[in-house]
Amino acid sequence: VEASIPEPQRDAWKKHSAQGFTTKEQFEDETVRHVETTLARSLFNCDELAAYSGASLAFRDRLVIEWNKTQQRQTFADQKRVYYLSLEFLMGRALDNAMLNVGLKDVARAGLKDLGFRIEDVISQEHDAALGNGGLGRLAACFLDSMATLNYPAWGYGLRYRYGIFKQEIVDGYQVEVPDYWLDFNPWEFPRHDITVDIQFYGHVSRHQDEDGKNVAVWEGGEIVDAVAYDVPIPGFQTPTTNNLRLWSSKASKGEFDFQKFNSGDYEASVGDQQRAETISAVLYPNDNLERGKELRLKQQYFWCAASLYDIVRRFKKSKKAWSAFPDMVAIQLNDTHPTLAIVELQRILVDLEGLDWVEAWGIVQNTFSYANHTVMPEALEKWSVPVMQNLLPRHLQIIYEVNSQFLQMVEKQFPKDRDMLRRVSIIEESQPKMVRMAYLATIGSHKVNGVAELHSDLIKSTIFKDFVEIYGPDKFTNVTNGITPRRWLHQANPRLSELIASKLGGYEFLTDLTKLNKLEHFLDDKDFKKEWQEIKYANKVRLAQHIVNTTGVRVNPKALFDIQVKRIHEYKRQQLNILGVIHRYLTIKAMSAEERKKLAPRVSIFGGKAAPGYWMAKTVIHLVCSVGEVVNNDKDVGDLLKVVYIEDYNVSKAEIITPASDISEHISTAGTEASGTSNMKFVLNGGLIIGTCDGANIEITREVGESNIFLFGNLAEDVEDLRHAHNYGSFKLDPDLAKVFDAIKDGAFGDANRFTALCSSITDHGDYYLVSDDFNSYIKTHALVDEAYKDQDAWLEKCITSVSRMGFFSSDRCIQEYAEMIWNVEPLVPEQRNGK
Ligand code: GPV
Repeated sequence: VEASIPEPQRDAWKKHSAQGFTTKEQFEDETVRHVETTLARSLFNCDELAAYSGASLAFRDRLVIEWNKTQQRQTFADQKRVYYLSLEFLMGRALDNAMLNVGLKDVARAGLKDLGFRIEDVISQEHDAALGNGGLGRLAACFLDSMATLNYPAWGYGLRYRYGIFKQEIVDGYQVEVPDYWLDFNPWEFPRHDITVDIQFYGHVSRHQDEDGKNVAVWEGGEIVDAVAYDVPIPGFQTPTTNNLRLWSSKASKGEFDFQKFNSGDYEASVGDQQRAETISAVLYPNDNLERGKELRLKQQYFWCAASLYDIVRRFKKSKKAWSAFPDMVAIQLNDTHPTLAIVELQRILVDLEGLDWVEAWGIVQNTFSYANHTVMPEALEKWSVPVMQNLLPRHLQIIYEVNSQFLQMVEKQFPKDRDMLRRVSIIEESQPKMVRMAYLATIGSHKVNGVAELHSDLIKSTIFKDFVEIYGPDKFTNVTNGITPRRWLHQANPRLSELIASKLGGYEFLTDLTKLNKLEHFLDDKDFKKEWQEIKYANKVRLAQHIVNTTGVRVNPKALFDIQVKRIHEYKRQQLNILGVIHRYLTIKAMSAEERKKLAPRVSIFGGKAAPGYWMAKTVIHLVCSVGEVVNNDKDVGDLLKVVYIEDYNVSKAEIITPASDISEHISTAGTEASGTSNMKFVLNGGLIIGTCDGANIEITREVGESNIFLFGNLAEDVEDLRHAHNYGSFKLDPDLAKVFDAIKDGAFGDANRFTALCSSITDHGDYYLVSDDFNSYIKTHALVDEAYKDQDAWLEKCITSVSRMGFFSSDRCIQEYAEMIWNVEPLVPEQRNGK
C-alpha cells in the first residue's frame, strides 16, 4: 500500500499508461523499437531470432497490460480463487498462442512481412517451454488455457527448472539425452526478486509454552533456501483475462550465504553453497509414471509447496477475513500426489504459526484441497521413506503421524476390531523402512478425489481406494474425464482445418464451445467441403513428410496411410506391440507375390517419444524400431508399401506438426493401465481415426464417435488379472504369428539379436505382464480391417468428419467447468469487454 502513487499524481500516471499495439503500424513500431532498444540490434543485424524476440516483446507488452488489470480486478472482486499445483507444466511455445489468443495473428503476419520476415519462420525460432514429461504436464497446460479462457480467477504454481525434459537425439539407432538449457532468452517470464520466501529444511522440533500457556511445536535449526518467484502470463482466448503461472526458483538465502567463508577467502566453498541451493530447482525428473524416491525430489516438492502456500496464505491474510473463511476464498487442486505436502504445510501454518486448534485447522485443510489421481500402477504411486522425511521435514512427519492417528481412531470406531483394515489404510506402511503413502494422505486431506476418465475413476474406487470408499462413502470420489484445449490443438496446430470448419459453421464459436462441432454432420454430402477436408489432410501429411525427410533422410509417400504412435515410451503403452506388428506386416509383404503386393495399401509407421534415461527396456524398444526401419526402408521388395520412421525429440511443437497428419493413431495400452490418454483426443479432433484398446478415454471417445468410427481390439480390463494369473500358473501359449516375428528377430533379421533378447523374453519367458501375446492376434486382424477401410476413401472420410463433429465433449473447457462446479466451487469473473469485443 505504501508503494501506491498518491491521488493527485494518478491522472498524470493514467495519461501515460501503457496501451500496447492494436494495428499493424503499431505492431511494427513496437517490434522495431524492441529490436533496436531492448535488444540493441539494428536493421543490419536482425536475424530471425531477433525478429522473434522483438515480436515476442511486442506481444508480451500486450499480455502484461491485461495481466496487470486482471490481477487488480481479481483482487478487487475478492472472490474465491483456484490454485493449481503441478510439478509439471508442458507449455510448448508461447508466441503463436499469444497471437491467436489476443486475435492479432493476421496483424502480426502482415507486419512481419513488411519487415522482411515470414511469420512461420519467426514462430519456429522459439524454444519449447518443456517443464514436463508427458500427459500429466500437458494437461496442466491445457487447464491453464481453459481457466483463463473461461475467466476463472486461477493461478498455476510450479517449479522453474533450469533444465526441462532432456532433448532426445537418436544416434546410430539409440536414444541419447542432451540437456535442455531453455532459459538463455525467455521473454515470457518475469523475475519477481521482491517476492522471495525463506524455505526451511532439516533441523529439529522443540516444544514451547506460548503466552496463553499453550504447548506449541517450534521447528528450529537446519538450513534456509530462498524461493524466488518467476511469473508467466497466461492469456485467455478472446478475453482480456490473463492469469498467472508462478514458478519458483531456488537460490542461496541472503542470510545463509556464508559470509564467514566468503570473507575468510574460502570463496570456492561459499560459491559451492550457492550452487547446492540452486540444485533444488535445477532439473525436472525425467520419469513418467514412475517414482524413484530420491531425497532431492522430496526437497523439490517441499520447496515448491511451502513457497506456494506462503504466497496463498499471505494473499488471504491481506483480506483480513477469519480463518474459517479460508476455504471460501481458496481452492487448491493437487495434480497427482506430488504436491501432497501442501496439505501438511497448511496444517502446520494454521496450528503452529497461527495458533488454531487442531480440529478446526484440519477442517479448513480438508475443505481447501482436492486431489486428482492419474494412475493405478503401483510403481507410480508415491511413497516416501519415513527416515528420509524425518531428517528433512521433522515437523511435517509429526503432523502426518498425528493426522494418521486421528484418522485410524475414526476408522476403528466405524470398523471395530478390523485390525487388517487399519493396517491397510494407514498412511504409514509398516515396511522396512516404514513408508508414507502419499495417495492416502492426499485422500484423507482432501474433500474430493477424482480420476481422469470413467474407467480409471471406477478402477481407483475398486482397487487402491476401495477401503476409503467404505470409510468415506462413494461421494468423496468422482470422475472428471480429461480434455484438451481446442485453441492449441485445433486452431493453432491445424489452422486450415479450423478455417474450413469456421466457414461451414459461420464463425469460430466452436473454439469456445466445442459441442458446436456437431453441426458439421450436416455437411457430409457437401462434395466441395469433403474435397477441401481431404486436401487439408494431405497438405498436413506433406508437411510431416517434409519434416521426416529433413530430420531422418527417409522419404515417405504422403499418399500412404500414416499410422502414428507418439507418446512417452513405456511398456504399458505397448510400443513393443506396435513394432512387433510392423515386423509381422513386413514378413507378410516379403512372403507375398508381386500380384498380391499390388493390392496392399502403402503404410508409413511413425513412432516418436522419449524413454526415461534409466528405463532400459524402453530404450530397447526405441532401438528395435530404428533397427526395423533400417532394414525395411532399404528393402527394394518393399518400396513404398512399408516405411518405418522414428521422429527424434517428440515434444509439444513437434506434436503440432504430427497430430494433424495422421490417418490412424495408436492408443494401445494394456486395458486398465492408461488412466485417460489425451493424445487420443488430439488425433481424432484433427480428423484422424484411432486403433486402440478399451482403455482410458478411448472408451468415452468410442461412446461419442460411435463404434463404427474407431478400431478397437484386445482384451478387456476386467480380464487382465485372470490372464496374468494364467500366465504365471497355467501354461503360457505364445501366439503363433508372434512366434514367427520372434524367430525373425532371433535369426538376426534386424541386426544383432542379443540386443533384443530381454525384450523378447519378457513376453515369452517372464509372464508377458502387458499381454502382448494375448492381444497380438486381435491387433493384427484389426490392422487388416484398417487396411480394408482405408481403401474406401469416401467412407473413410465420412468416418473422420463424423468423428470430429462428435468430439465436443473432450474440450478442456468442459473439464474445467466440471472441476469448478463439482469440486472447487468457484465462479468466473467476467471482465467488461473492451474495444467493442
Ligand atoms: I502418475 N500421467 C503422466 O503423464 N505422468 C505421470 O507420472 C502420471 C500420469 C498421465 C497418464 O499416464 C495419462 O493416462 C493421463 O492422460 C495423463 O496423466 C493426464 O491425466
